[in-house]
Amino acid sequence: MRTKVAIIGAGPAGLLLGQLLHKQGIETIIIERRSRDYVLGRIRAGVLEQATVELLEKAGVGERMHVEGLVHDGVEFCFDGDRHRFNFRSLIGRTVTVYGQTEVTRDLMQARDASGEVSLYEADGVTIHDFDTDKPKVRFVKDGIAQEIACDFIAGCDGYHGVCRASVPSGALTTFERVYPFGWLGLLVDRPPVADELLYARHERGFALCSMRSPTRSRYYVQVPSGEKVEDWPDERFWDELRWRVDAETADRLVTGPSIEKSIAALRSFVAEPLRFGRLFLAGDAAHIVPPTGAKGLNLAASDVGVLAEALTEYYHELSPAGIDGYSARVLSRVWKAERFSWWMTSILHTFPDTDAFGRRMQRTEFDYLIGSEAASKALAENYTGLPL
Ligand code: RFL
Ligand code: PHB
Repeated sequence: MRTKVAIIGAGPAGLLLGQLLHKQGIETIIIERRSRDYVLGRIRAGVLEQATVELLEKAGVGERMHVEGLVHDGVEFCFDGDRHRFNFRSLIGRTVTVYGQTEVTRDLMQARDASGEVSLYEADGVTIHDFDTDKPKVRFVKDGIAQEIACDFIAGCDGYHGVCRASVPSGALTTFERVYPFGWLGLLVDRPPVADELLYARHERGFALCSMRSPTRSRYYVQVPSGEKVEDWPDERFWDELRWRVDAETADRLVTGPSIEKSIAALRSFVAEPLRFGRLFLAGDAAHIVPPTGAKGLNLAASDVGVLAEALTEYYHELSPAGIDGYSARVLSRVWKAERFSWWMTSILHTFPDTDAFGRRMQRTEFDYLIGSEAASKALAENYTGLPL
């Protein structure tokens, strides 16, 4: 087989890149190790920045998102029971859209099917070769048969545990990492959300988040120590813990029900540099991880491939390498700002094992400063709704 761009991974980064390139007439093959259903079954992010919404429109998959997505003008923070709403629309004239990653993935898979481009699911033992030459190759086993794809470029959209970053010679890569001593236990339930907008809560017992997927489906999270097991969290224990951590009015309004999904995600900050090695590019979680507190993971994946699609289009249509040469630096400057925001949100909203009385006052003072200063509120708003590229 031969193609122009071999895309490893059918998460949001790989699928969106495939669609953006298809719109430009650039042929791709997507190689994914899991099944379609497995990819669709993963419950992950829920908040789309304005720029992500625009990119999905550009990829031709905006229709259902505009009908079913919920436009939110702001979010609420709750510190030790005191609530404050940040109205992004009135602060800076921007909003976010609540539309689950599962739905984004479904829309992109449908568009890919309609495009006629090739996607290979359940590809085992994917390896990448010769990306330091102008004849890179991808090898894998599909249905028991060894296969090879020759291509011009490889896009590593295979997530944090993927094969692409791991294939870069170690001396060529610098990584930056912080692992947090806690995770998020998430629960999905078919009950109406407790409020119209997202509520981020900080409490002595730990962080909590009230989010949603639709007017009838809610997503809730509570901070748990690293190493915690989902089996130790029957639904009742989860609901009790959530009620503790939010204000009394929210706790009273909460409509509980049987969970339809429950899982624990570890929290990590991670950046690899650079993001291009000859004819291999890294994008999305393969390149960087943010803790979910700032709702940036999916949005960064989208903006990375937005830039990569432009760069590859410039290469094929204008015969200019300027875009691909500038890809890494352009993407990383935005990535680091999202890393900073996600780290900061995580720092002020979670309880850390070593947070002392001074640390607690600092967290509280961050909150008081945020609500008392229009400049600080605007800084929160511009970061949450997404910095420009
Ligand atoms: P993905 O979605 O991980 O997709 C990568 C794809 O590559 C495949 N793959 C391979 N394919 C072939 N060969 C290999 N060797 C391969 N290795 C891996 C995988 O099967 C997969 O299909 O990365 P992508 O596309 O970069 O998208 C990034 C987003 O998915 C991610 O940033 C967010 O979901 C992060 N994230 C969250 N972000 C938020 O903004 N809000 C959230 O609430 C939120 N919750 C989460 C999350 C990430 C989680 N992970 C990674 C475990 C919850 C979880 C549990
Ligand atoms: C979610 O709905 O899953 C969600 C929303 C906001 C976040 C993280 C996760 O910051």
